Amino acid sequence: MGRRTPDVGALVAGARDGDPRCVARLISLVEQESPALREVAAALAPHTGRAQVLGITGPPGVGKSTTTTALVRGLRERDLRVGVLAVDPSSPFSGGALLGDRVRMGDHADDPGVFIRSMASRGHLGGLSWATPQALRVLDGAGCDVVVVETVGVGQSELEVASLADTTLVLVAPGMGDGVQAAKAGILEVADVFVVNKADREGADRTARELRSMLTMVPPSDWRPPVVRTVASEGRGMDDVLARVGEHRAWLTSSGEGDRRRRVRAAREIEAIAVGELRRRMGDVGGAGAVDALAERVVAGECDPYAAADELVGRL
Ligand SMILES: Nc1nc2c(ncn2[C@@H]2O[C@H](COP(=O)(O)OP(=O)(O)OP(=O)(O)O)[C@@H](O)[C@H]2O)c(=O)[nH]1
Ligand SMILES: [Mg+2]
Repeated sequence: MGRRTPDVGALVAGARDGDPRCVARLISLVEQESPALREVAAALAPHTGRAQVLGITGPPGVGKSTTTTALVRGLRERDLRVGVLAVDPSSPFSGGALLGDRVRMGDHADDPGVFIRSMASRGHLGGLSWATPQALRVLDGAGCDVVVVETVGVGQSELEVASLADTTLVLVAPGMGDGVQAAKAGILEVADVFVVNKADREGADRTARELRSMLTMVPPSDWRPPVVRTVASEGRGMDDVLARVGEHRAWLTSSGEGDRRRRVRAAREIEAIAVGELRRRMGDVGGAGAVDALAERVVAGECDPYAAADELVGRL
């Protein structure tokens, strides 16, 4: 990679004007962990904090991508500017859009009010916790009213997405990822709105009923997640989903929970950056050799791992 220094000021100004190339370039800087990111973040900071972040999660094949596309359509009908981040924690950094998403989001490909970006984060230091919030900042700063964060694939990332979002939609479908499984995965706690997708299939009513009865067992809180039925492939139920999202947003504001979530989010973000920086400095402290030398002493019983770790940290 060349040492060409990006003109951050021009890129940020371009992104704020809605130039998709500038937005894409800034997100590429995030993916590359460019040293220019500090400057980017500083330039964006005064323009961020406005976008509503919608997280979409659920088991493979439940209809997350279809729902995202349908929701984007609904949001565009409401004249809102929309960003979409499709995060794939299971594949290595792609450095650009995944072909599948381009095809899938073909509906919106020529719409200047929609920014779509895929990020693959495996092997990335800090993964989702580090890179996704920075990409969110770019889309937020670029004037997106809503940013939809969709996970591709499964795993812990489902829960991580919830920690990034103002409102988390958890998708389930009849016959798969039913209420009981959802509860096991700990996903019941992160849902702000439950969406029973594929409601054209048998069993949707039962799944919705099961979910509702499980929700009565959730410790009482001011917000009881509503359960909405949708047929994303036909765009059915999207108005209902957006209405619930709007209600949740109003509740976030009136209860103070929205501010609390944003503070928690910022704290995690700071920690992720700090930990990344510490790792980098640890690498600088005599490189991996320093750890190896300490490891030898631990193996030889000359020192315990805590003392070794203290010694390493002390050198930072
Ligand atoms: N019958 C029916 N099929 C649907 C519905 N919504 C989505 N599908 C289909 O379900 C399949 C999976 O949909 P996707 O949107 O790709 O699901 P996903 O959750 O994004 O899948 P992964 O990204 O692989 O986890 C596709 O063939 C969709 O056309 C629905 O409401 N009803
Ligand atoms: Mg998908």
